[in-house]
Amino acid sequence: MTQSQLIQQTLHTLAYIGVREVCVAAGARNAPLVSALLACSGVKVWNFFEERSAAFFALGRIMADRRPVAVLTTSGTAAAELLPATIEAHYQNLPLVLVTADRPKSYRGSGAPQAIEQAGLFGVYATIVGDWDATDESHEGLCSDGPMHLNVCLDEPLETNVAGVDFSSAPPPPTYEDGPPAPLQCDLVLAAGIHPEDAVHVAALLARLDAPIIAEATANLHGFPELQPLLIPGGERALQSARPAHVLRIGAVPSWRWWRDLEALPKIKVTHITRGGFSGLARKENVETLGWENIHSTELARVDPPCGILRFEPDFEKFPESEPAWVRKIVNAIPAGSRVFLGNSLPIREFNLALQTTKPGLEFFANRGANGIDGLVSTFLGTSAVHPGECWLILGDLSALYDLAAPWVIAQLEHPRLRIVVINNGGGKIFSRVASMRALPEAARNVIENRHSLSFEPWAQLWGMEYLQTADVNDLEDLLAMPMVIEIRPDPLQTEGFWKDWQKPVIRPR
Ligand SMILES: Cc1ncc(C[n+]2csc(CCOP(=O)(O)OP(=O)(O)O)c2C)c(N)n1
Repeated sequence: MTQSQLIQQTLHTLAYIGVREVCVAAGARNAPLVSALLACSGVKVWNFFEERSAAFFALGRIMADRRPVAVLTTSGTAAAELLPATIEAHYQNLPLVLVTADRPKSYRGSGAPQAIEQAGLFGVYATIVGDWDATDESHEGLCSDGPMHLNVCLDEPLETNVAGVDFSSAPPPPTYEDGPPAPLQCDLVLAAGIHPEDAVHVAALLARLDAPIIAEATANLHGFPELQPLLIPGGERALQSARPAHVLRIGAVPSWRWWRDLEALPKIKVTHITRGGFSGLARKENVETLGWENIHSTELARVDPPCGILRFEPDFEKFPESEPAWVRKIVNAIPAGSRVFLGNSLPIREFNLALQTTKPGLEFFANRGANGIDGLVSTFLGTSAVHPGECWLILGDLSALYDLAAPWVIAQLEHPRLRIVVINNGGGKIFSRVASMRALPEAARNVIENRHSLSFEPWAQLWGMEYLQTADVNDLEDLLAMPMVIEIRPDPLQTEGFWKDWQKPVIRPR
């Protein structure tokens, strides 16, 4: 097989898998694939100078549009940069397609320049679609769920004049038959990480089930009027008041502390309906995991007696400059029709507490597969890339520092009405919420929290984004129709006060 044929085979395989967008980070080894790709039709090419952002951006594109997206790298550590996004895609069961150019197989184990062990590089996190070079007689690609890895070995001279292919003429990827839904029972529902399109079906199921629901913002359920009587405010506090016998978890693994406590409560039965197949619990006892088709179940029963869950509303007005109160102000400022990405650590938790109902058309996303604070800006940009409305990212300062190169791609976006809200509390403040860490000496807390006094203004400048540091919520109205970094510095004493007030013990009425 010639190098041209090998490259064309690779492109046909991508088209067959259903790829219509490729995020490219170029080097010499993958230049033949890049130039052939640019000669293709029916495929959108995004360009990056570094691979980690490219992979997280691809992940965001998949999350939003629910199609496989490929990321194409050159050889060596460039390929290894894809690992964090691949792990996230694995736990979210998203079809991230990793195409890594490699040196010929004969270089393996030699330590020759830019020849690392790329075959199987992603271990359990990606299915190997192929490990091909020109000496292989024929190539058969293997389509699967979740991340897929295609390693393509190219010898010199590198061929840069390969004809493209038409991606849109590829046959549609195979679909699989679902099994029949099982009967469902529960007295408490936990919901998180549901795509807005799926949320319509989940809402119909939950309205019929008529059990109390603790939904995270990413469940995308707060906008359904029929669910309002069932949606319980108060998050963690409400959960601590509940005495359920049977919990139904729909979508992603919840971010509540209470979920972790469930490990040690084996008497509480847990049924999961998830696309990913992960139960999110280490215990096996009294746990069942069902396929997504079960959201169409028609045999439903609410367990009696009810779980007795109580409703709690935080008093944001009492501590108006605290971090949770600021998140509440942001919730109010986000216009209808926006897409919102929630950063891990405190922002997602505070947002879940602050959200009561949503305006029409709000859509929420987050990276809760492996809960990393890396790649959040890039994933957000991927989810925002073709969204016509405003796109908001709420994230912590360390999370933002992690992904400083992400805005590279903004110049390629169609409607960059981006609002990157950095809640700058001067470090990783989630650790000050963990009791065991609060007991540590100051020197240790300094290191663990990575305390700092950095400003995000130069970051905004570097990438040509507008910068706003605000202490006035009115500044969040009528924002410019351009990419913006909005830095918010909550009052640490008020934040302490808010949490002390909120954590008062739950008194159950007789
Ligand atoms: C890639 C990665 N490294 C480390 C962690 C562990 N971790 C969880 S939260 C956190 C601190 C986050 O700080 P920041 O983004 O400022 O948010 P805050 O805690 O202040 O809300 C760290 C380091 C992680 N989740 N992911």
